[in-house]
Amino acid sequence: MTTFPKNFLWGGAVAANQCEGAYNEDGKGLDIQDIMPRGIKGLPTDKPTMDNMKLIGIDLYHRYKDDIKLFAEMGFKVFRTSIAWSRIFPNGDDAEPNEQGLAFYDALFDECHKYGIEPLVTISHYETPLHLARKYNGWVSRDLIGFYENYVRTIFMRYGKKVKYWLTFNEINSVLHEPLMSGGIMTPKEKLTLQDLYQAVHHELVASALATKIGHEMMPEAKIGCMVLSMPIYPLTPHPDDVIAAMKADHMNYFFGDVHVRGQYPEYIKRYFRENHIELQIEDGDEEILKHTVDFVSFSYYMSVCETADLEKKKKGKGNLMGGVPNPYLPSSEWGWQIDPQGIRYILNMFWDRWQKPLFIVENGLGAMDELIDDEQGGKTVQDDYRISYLNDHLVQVNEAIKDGVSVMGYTTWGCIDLVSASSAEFKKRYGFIYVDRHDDGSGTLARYKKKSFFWYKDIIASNGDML
Ligand code: BGP
Repeated sequence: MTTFPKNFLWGGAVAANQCEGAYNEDGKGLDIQDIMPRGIKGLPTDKPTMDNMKLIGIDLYHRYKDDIKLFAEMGFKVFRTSIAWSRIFPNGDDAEPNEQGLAFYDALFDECHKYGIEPLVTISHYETPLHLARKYNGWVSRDLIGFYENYVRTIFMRYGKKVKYWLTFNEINSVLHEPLMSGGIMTPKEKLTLQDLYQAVHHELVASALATKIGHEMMPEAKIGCMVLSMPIYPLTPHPDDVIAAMKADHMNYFFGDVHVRGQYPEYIKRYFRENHIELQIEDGDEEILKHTVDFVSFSYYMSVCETADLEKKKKGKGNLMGGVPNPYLPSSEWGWQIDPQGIRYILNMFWDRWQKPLFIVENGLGAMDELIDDEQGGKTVQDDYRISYLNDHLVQVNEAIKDGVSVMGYTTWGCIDLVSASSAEFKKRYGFIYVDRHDDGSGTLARYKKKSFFWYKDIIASNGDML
């Protein structure tokens, strides 16, 4: 028997830009994803180009009813998606919202409730309106706080009765690594100063706390969380220099959660600012706003990495998405992401000990190349045992963390239906329980097929984890 709480929120997660498509329909403005056909691996284009898989995505915009029905069949209690900011405010700084965009999410949330599925909404998931990126350089500008405030007031007012769980920014700490995708910052990475980067971080942190404050005022029943990219950082060796290097690398991620939970900047990051000549422009009232802390902490978990003080070894390491040195004891996915199920137990314990706030795993999963084959009933399927074993191994460790005493609210697998990859913008990196017939050359019928993992997850949810 496992020990998942009775009301554990089982489900799946997606983001608007990676699956909705309909990039220019019903008044939607462009967002940064519309000009990022290669994800973080290539340069942004001037205009949307048809090689950008996100423009059509999986056409969830038109097919959400069928897709939510499939999620309901698996027994989802919760469905995480984002609201595309530029469907609501096409330019980001518009005076009035776009009614057609608002109506779409009304219909989407209603459809979830039809099956007793609770929506979990990311307010900003790598979808900064393009106009805000181009005119203001994204979150480098303080003006973004006001535009974001306007946007959150609008969606809280509209969906306050339909949405109980909100996340302010997807993987807020990723802006340190991917300033364009995460923060709408157009300055090329190599030219971006630490001063501008951390000023953007400050603006996002203030905006996040402001959303929490406003959310609590407007929707007393709502639960507002932050969302961080979690990546345990182990010392490569027991040498104290490596241990301190790992601790410092951890700080660069932890401080985002610390501000959200403790309501102020920790001393160690102030030291980093001082030593790097970063002088944040903190306006009157900012510190008061930061005191509005979150109800829960949510995070993505895909991999752990190592850190070392030895520059030679650092250079040799291939690293993962956010850098770091590969762990010699761990296998990797086809994309080089190291697979570490115990890392999720470790990070759950670390976060719980540090913050004593309920935790919500809102992304975890295996991106892999799937092969669609004929099944015995004359249909088609994918025998994705590798995905089942990845998810199963991680959930076993989540159960261990719960036994350790960690408070875990729920678990939503990433990309519960195949979608476009955020980092590479490819379609062939699939995460779903549901296969979508779509390919990187633009071909495919967009038909949906249940993979073997679909039935596995259904059993896990129905047994509240006992089938692990
Ligand atoms: C996270 C993002 C998601 C998602 C996931 C998997 O960083 O929040 O948007 O895409 O990673 O990454 P990828 O799509 O690059 O495999």
